[in-house]
Amino acid sequence: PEVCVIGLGYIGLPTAAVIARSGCRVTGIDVSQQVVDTINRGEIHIEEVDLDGLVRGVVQRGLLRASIEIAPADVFVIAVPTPFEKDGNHTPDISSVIAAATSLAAVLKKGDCVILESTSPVGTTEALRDRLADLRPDLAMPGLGGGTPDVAIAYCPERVLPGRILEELTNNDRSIGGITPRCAREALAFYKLFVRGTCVTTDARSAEMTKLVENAYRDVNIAFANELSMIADRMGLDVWEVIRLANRHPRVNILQPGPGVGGHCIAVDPWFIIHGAPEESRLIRTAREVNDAKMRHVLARATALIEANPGLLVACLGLAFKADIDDFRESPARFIAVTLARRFGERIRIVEPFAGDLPAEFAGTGATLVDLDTVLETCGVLIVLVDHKLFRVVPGEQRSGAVIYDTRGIWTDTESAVGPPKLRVAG
Ligand code: SAJ
Repeated sequence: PEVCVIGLGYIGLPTAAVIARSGCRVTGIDVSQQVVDTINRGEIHIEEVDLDGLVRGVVQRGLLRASIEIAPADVFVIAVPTPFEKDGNHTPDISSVIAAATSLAAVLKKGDCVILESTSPVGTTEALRDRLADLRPDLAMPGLGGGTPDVAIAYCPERVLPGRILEELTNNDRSIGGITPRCAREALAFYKLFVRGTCVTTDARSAEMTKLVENAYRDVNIAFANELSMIADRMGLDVWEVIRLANRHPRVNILQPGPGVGGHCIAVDPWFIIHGAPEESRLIRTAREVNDAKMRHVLARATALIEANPGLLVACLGLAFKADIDDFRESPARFIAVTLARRFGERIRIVEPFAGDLPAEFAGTGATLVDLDTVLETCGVLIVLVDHKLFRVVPGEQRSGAVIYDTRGIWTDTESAVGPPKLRVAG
């Protein structure tokens, strides 16, 4: 089939490239001319393992091209952002999905299949269908009664992990939710072209909720670890040691505490559930609050530590939202580092192996981006915010003299200035 992928971001571009690799002719649509030009040169505007070679290859073979203008196709895949509004209520903003529907309505024809991949509140696929029905009264839409529909509409969430996107895009199982069973079957036939994992069909609303539940589950579990870390601080216990011991139980698997939860999914998607059922979503809401509170907790402790060591330079290790990726958006590490930079100015050094320059918000703070070796030689206070591999492998003797605040638990062999003396476990 001819495929049109709408939205060429972290999900849309790899998806478009993988579909093209399977032999389909793909047009990728994006609102940014710069993104379109970059891709048409065979280059990429985001960092992801092996994506550059894949995109170059499919563009050179003429299987993928990018455009600002919507193009007719047999299958439309929508992968646009669905943030929430900064209105204090975390109201989901599905305007980009509706805008995508509006533009593709112009070229939609009988027999086409429209698939939404963006993480969306329950009911969005039906809202998309309703928009198409309004704009194209000449086409029979699914689930509205009245004979065999002219087009298929389905919801099929991505569930790839940044840093492993290409591998997970092909190998993960997929939930495919049709507005009707027939829609699900049509979407299934499409995914079978490039997905090796098992594709399970369901209805659109269940598939929408499944995606939200997956990320809320992770948020709740990280919140448990983060809450434990704050309890351990209060009780004078080493949380890493306690978790390591508890995880020896065959049915316990506690996640790792950190400086808060970042990224574009786990800290966002639970709000879509809460918004849909505010009174019932008590645990999910509290988990969000705990994970946000952890960030403020780390900031307060780091501030106290820096104030208690007035003569020392301070290194913040990492800005990314998690280990070994170059994505600094929605990152607790970046928020903590810039807040410390605004407060302590020239005393702050930042190490981030994935940054060429400091993000613009550091301008005027006096903080500087330096390499790890320089920091280890000059900084007396080391604050670990990201567990990048580069930091994990720093030998104990290179950091033994420093005052350390390790929010990721990567250096459990050295004493941390924050938290209690170590418990020791044999074996
Ligand atoms: N984090 C911790 N402790 C942990 C695990 C994670 O503090 O033990 C933090 C990370 O540092 C990061 C945040 O949580 O700040 C999120 O990282 P992540 O690796 O858990 O997830 P993402 O945001 O990179 O990707 C998630 C994945 N969802 C699940 O694992 C359920 C991915 O499969 C989804 O496709 C993606 O969200 C998405 O796009 O929704």
